Amino acid sequence: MRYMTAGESHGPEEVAIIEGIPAGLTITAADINEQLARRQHGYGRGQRQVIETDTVTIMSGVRHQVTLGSPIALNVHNDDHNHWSKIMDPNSPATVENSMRKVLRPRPGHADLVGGMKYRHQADLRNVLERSSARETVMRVAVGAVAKKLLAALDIDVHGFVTNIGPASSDLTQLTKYKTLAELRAITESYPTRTLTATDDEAMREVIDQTKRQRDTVGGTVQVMATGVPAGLGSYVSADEKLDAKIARAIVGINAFKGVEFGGGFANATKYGSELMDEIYWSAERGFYRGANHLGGFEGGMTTGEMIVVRGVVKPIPTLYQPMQSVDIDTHENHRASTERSDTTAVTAAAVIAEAMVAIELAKAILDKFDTDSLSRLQEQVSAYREEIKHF
Ligand code: EPS
Repeated sequence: MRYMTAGESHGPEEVAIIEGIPAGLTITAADINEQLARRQHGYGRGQRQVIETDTVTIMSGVRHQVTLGSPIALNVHNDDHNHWSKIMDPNSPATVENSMRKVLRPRPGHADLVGGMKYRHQADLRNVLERSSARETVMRVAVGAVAKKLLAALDIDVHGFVTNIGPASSDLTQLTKYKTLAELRAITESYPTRTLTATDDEAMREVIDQTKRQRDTVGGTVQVMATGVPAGLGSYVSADEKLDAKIARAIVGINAFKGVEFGGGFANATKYGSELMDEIYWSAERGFYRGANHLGGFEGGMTTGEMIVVRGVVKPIPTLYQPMQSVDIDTHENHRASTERSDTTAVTAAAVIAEAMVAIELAKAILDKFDTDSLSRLQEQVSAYREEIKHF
C-alpha cells in the first residue's frame, strides 16, 4: 500500500491516491467524512474551520461501496478557495491584481524562509506556505480512514487523544479504567480538547483561552494506541524494516511534530533494565503475553502483540498574531514576520492526524506481510497466522 497527496491550502482541491488496498473492503464517503469531522472539531482551532466543512468525493477504486483493488482517488474541496480564486489561479499569468497578499517576511518556525531559498520562490513566499500548511493533513486523515477500515476488518483498533496542552497535562492513570479503545474513544471524543477527564479538559481549555488572550500559540503532546495488532509485524533484519522506525518517521512527518516516543519513552532513560523489560508469560488462552508494556508494543522493530503506545510532541503553531523578528526578503530590512490567520492550537486535530498516520503504517505493514489482492483472503491469512503464533 502506498499513497500520495497533492493540494495547496487555498487552492481548489486537496487530493490523494491510494494504491494497494485489497478488493472487497466496504468503504463509504460517510466513513471518511466522520474522520474528517473529528480533525476539524477541536478546541483552539481558528476561523478557517468555520469556513470549511470537509467532505470527501470518492473518484475511483470503489464501486457500490466496496473497493475494487484498483487505485482509490479521493478529493476534498477547499471551500475557502472561493476567497482566493484569483490569487491561487493556476491558469492566468501573475498580474499586480492577482498577486496580492504576498508573503515577503518569513515566519520564524515555519517553512517560509528555507522553502523560499530552496525553490527560488523569491517573488512570493506564499508559494511555500500554501503547500507547507497543515491543511494537507486533511488528506492524510482521509487515507487514514481507509486504513482504519481495513484494520477494523482485521479486528485492529487505533485511537488518538490529547495528553498535554502547554502546561496542562492529562491524568494518564485514568487509562487503566478502560478495557477497550472503544470505551476510551467514547470518553476522549466527548471533550472539546479530546483528553481524558473533565478536569483535564477544563484545564486545557483554560490554557488555550489564556494563550488566545495573549495572542500567542501553544503546543502539546498526543498519544495513539492500537489494539489487536498481531506479534511479528515489521522486522529486525534491516533498519528500514523496523516498524517502530516507520511509525516514528510517519509521526515526525506530520506538520509541527518535533518528537516521538514509544511506551515509557524518554522517561525510560532513568530506569534500570530490571524495571523496564516486559516479562514473558504464557497461557493456553492467550499464548505468549507480557506482564507489562513499558516498551509500547515493540521489540526489535517488531510488534510484540501487546498494545502499541506512541506519543508525539507538537510544537506551537509558528504563525503568531504578535509576530516575531524577521527580515524582508526584498529589502533585507528588519521587520516583524508576516501574519496569517491561524489557530491558537491544533493539538486536538494533531491527535486525529497521528492516529491516521499510525493506522496507515499498520495497514502497510499488514499488507507487506499478507495477501494484498482480496480482503477475504487477507482475513483468512491473518487469522491463520494468529492461530499459528498462539500455538508457538
Ligand atoms: C495553517 C493555517 C490555517 C489553518 C490551516 C493550517 O489556515 P488559514 O491560513 O487558511 O487560516 O486553519 O489548517 C487548515 C486549513 C486545516 O484544515 O487544518 C497552516 O499554516 O499550517
